[in-house]
Amino acid sequence: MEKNQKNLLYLFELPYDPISLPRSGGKIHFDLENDASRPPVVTTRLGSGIPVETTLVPDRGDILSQKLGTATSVPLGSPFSFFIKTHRQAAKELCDFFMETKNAEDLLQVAARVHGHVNETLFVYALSFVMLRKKELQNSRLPSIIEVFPGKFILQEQLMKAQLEVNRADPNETTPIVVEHGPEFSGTHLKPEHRLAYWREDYGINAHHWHWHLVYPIDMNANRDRKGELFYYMHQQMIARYDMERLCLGLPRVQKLENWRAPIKDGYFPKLTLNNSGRVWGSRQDDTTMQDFQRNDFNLDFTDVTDLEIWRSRIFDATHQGFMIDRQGERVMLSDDVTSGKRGIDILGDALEADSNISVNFPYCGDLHNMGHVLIAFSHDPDFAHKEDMAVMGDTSTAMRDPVFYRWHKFVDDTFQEYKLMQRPYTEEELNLSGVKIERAGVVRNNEANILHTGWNTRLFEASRGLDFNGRSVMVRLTHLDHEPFNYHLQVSNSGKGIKDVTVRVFLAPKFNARSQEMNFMEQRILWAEMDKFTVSLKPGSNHVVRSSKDSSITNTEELTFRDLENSNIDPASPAATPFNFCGCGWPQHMLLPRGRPEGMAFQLFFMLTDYAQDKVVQEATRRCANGVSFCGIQDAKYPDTRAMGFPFDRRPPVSLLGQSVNTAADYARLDNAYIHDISIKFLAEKLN
Ligand code: CUO
Repeated sequence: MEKNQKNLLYLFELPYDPISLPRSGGKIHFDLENDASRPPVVTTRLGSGIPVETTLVPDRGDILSQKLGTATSVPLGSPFSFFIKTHRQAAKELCDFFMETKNAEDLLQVAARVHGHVNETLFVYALSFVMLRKKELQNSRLPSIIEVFPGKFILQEQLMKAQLEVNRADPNETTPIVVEHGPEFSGTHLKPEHRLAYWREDYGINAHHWHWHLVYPIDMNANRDRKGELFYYMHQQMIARYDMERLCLGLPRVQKLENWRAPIKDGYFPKLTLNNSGRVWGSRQDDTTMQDFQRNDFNLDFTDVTDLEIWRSRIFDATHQGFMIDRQGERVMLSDDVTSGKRGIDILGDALEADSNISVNFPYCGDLHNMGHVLIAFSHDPDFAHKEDMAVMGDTSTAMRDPVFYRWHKFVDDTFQEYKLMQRPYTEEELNLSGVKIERAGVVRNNEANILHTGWNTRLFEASRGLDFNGRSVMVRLTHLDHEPFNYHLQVSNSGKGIKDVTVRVFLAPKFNARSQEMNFMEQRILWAEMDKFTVSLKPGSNHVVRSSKDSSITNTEELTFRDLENSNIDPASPAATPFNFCGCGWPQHMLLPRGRPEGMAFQLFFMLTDYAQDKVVQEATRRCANGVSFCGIQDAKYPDTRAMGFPFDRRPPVSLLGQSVNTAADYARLDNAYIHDISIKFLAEKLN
């Protein structure tokens, strides 16, 4: 990796500290020419003997005041929220400014000048946004957001413990201090909801959510292919997975947050700090009610609960009528059966999320989903009477920690499902693929068929990259759910005379509901979690297809740490770079499976083969950011599947198939190209090797 590109990495270190503070354990130093406000550089504090690499940042006159626009409107040290329209505007201006830079060196120098003048999260957001999109930076990779902002992932108590250890330690000692976190996380098990804290507070799912919103931003003129539909689908899948996990623990499926005048039963106390100054994220008591938003510290219009209710009712009207009315008064039809232009679900997603630039009618449909996040995030201090900071629902890297996130997104998903249920069922012709037959399919782990294992594992992150512990290295060991890897095996026959390319679609769902009954099609329909989607070429006759769980189309490889990136000298175009060939988006591999139960829990795998000739999207070959494709698409390319996301479970079933009625998912498996199979997931409750 070219030196300037590599040095961009260090702009992500210590976001709350002056840029003149040495980075990378004292090895990297930004020297700002003619900057009287910067303290002198302390190059000796880690002792002598460390070679220091200095990047000189030339003075650019009044570049900052001219170009930053509203980017300076978000105060330093305060939360930044992409759900707040004025913050999005600030982000847009900073991203535009960074995008104007000519190359890595130019960006490095401009960004180093901007550092410390804009809100820290905004800075990291804009720098990440630009690095993902600038063609000349396509070989650079982003460090894990966990190391950039440890305070958003690790409880204050643990970070304070590390600081105390640093204070007490011999100053000449250089071995890293290691603190543990998990698996009980932010609450005790006194409340049933806390039993899922290990899932909601998992570092990987929160990092994924941050990255997803970074690659599918709103109001940024980043009009990516099928953005509205993917907003629906990716969040629908997160709810499906959350519901699966709830069933594992004997909890009922999540209830949508639908009555915004009633108290929210479960509070949330994040115990996170905004930075090492000690400012804390807002918390919400049990039984807090959403209030009208009347704060004046965001330059945002006051928004009432009534506004949300009006927007919801307009969106429901459009859904049931089958059209929206644009700002010119023209009808925009909503249907997923389109041969060109946007699917209805895509239009609805853009209006409901909402993206004010591409919503069919932003003033009329409003900013429903975003402002829901905002009203909830400020329900503990809606008028700034207590001068309290935002709660975790306001930040994409922390929102999934709070139980209310799932209740809000269950409401959002129900609104989309209301639309999906208006669509006609798929026909037999659309579901079927003649000439191929799945004879058998299942999973194998360690030579054992159809029993998968989950358990605990740990992962080390370097907290001292994001927070300064007097120059000492501090590691945190995070406990997380994990599973033993496994393979899918499919025995498929191709009765045709030639090679047949097919898309293999794999889904997982619990077999029984919370009352231990087998589920009918509609009850199970939105519980199906996509596990993988891949293409295979079937030769005539019998084929044995094997696919590793590690190659899943929804996951990425593990988060890349600063250390991983510093030590990589691999050409990103080479096959050896595969682990680096992604941009941080994708469901974490360690969360691919639900936990299951110690005694084993019954799940069903559903396989379907569809015709790749019909599914294929013609576009230039690209492998950039190619992981997590089902949830994240491909950078600078179209979403690589022509079918509706979630096919075939995105619609209600036809009344009958092959002459018999359809009551359960197993009835789809009567088709030769589909197969349903029972497996068991066993939670070992111990550390996996
Ligand atoms: Cu991702 Cu509401 O959109 O959290």
